Amino acid sequence: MTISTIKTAPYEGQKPGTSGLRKKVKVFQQPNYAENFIQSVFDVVEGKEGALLVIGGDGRFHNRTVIQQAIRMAAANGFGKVMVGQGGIFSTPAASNLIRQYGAIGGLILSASHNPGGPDEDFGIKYNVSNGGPAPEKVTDAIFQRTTSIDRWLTVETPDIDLDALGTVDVGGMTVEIVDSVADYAALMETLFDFDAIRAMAAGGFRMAFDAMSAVTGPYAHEIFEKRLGFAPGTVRNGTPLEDFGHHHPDPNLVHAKALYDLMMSADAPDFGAASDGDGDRNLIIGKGRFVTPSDSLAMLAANAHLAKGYKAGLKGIARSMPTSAAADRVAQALGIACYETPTGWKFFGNLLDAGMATICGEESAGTGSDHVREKDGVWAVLLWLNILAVRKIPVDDLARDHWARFGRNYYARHDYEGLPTDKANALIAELTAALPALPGKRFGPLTIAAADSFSYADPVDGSVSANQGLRVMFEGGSRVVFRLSGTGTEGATLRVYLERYEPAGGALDEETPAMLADLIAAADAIAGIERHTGRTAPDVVT
Ligand code: G16
Repeated sequence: MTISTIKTAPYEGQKPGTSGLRKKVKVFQQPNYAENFIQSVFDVVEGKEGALLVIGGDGRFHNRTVIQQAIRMAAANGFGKVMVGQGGIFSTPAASNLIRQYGAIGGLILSASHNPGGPDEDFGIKYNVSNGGPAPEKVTDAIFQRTTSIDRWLTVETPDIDLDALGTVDVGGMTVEIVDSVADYAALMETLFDFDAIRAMAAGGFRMAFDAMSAVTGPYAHEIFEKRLGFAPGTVRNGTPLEDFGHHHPDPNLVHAKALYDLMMSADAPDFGAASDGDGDRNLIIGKGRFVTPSDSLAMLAANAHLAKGYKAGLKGIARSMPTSAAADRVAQALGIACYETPTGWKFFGNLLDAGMATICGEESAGTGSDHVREKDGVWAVLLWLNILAVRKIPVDDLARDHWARFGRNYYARHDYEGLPTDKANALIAELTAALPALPGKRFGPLTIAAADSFSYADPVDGSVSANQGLRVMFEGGSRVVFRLSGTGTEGATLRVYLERYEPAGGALDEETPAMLADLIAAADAIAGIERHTGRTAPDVVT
């Protein structure tokens, strides 16, 4: 074995965002680029000598190339073993599970999540730590620091290995095990959910449509839903992972999963519709004639989770990201448990889960998960919904109405303004930040501002503080608008405006969301000057 030290000029620091480093494929294809970043990760990992590393990705274009590079570099950096998913495939939650199950020191997850894939699209690298979760800020900060001064990367001179053949091979003195991408994950799901009850529901004629969006959950969904649970062949749509996701945007929302939405609103809709994203951590839930917002899904799952065997002892707490609606807070209150409000990004849930302070977590961006792994988990969310429906034996729509009748309803929407010039987006945020102290008491139509602040989070476990996590404008009566800039885009800036209106139990629970949010939408533009700053009169995406 030869260990090569490849010298490279320091390159412009690469800052991992909420979910690792995301750039265009063409950027990752530049000489030394991916290697510089991977080496920066390896340089900050303590105790890697002889340790196990998990490597896999969502199968998008460039996945196999970077996996081969990462394997050679892991060998040269002294890891003892790497575990790689067959064909280079691991969903993000499956990788999180493997890290935990086999006591790995961490894992490299190659994905740009819900962003499109292909030679002209997006790629990403994320490092997860030994609890199976995304690296916390102190680690991503250290990786970033390292990227600003890195001047060499290490590799062994060995040929590519066969990523499709299960089994063990040696690369430069390090063991590489190619494992079944699905088996351990499916076994974990069987410990959490009552597969017999779901199987009986399927055998009784309950029909489901699951859209894997030509992304990573296809093999997981075929195995679990069709093979193990007995849903009819064809239940899983777009179930083969493609390098370009069939030219689609693998983001399970009402815009990009429109075909599923249209099916679920049609006369011959099946009983249950669901979708997952590029790397399998997000989920979309639609009942026959009823879309369930991710914020509501979190609240409804939390209220019913005890019906599944993995959660029958009850929940220790609930956690939600700040822009996620307060629907889950009302469930936590009724259950007599804590509800934590964290900044956007799954990494902020890790400490709460590790400390046993929360069991279920969720984000408005279609992420829901629990303490079974340290990532959000699309297939898990679908299975928990199925388990609950199998026990309660009511349609999704009835379950939602029941929930609102008890807890009230948080009407909710997110408006995204994409591809904005970064300076204009920054100017909007800076001006609004300066204006926050003067906002309370101001009226916008029927709405009066009760409070306004820039969200700052003090982690209750390690005391670390994360400031500037979004601007919150709270109105009297429980309505709210939140403004923040995306940390995951790869082109320009994306402004996200989160709109939420609370109607208490006994109030107007069966209205159309756009009409219920009209006053808030007008107030949001007046408060932030969206059109004045950006020239945009309407959002690009409404979810
Ligand atoms: C977006 C969402 C966040 C989510 C993040 C990563 O971040 O708003 O809620 O945590 O993506 O999600 P994934 O791991 O599925 O890519 P941002 O910063 O773009 O708003």
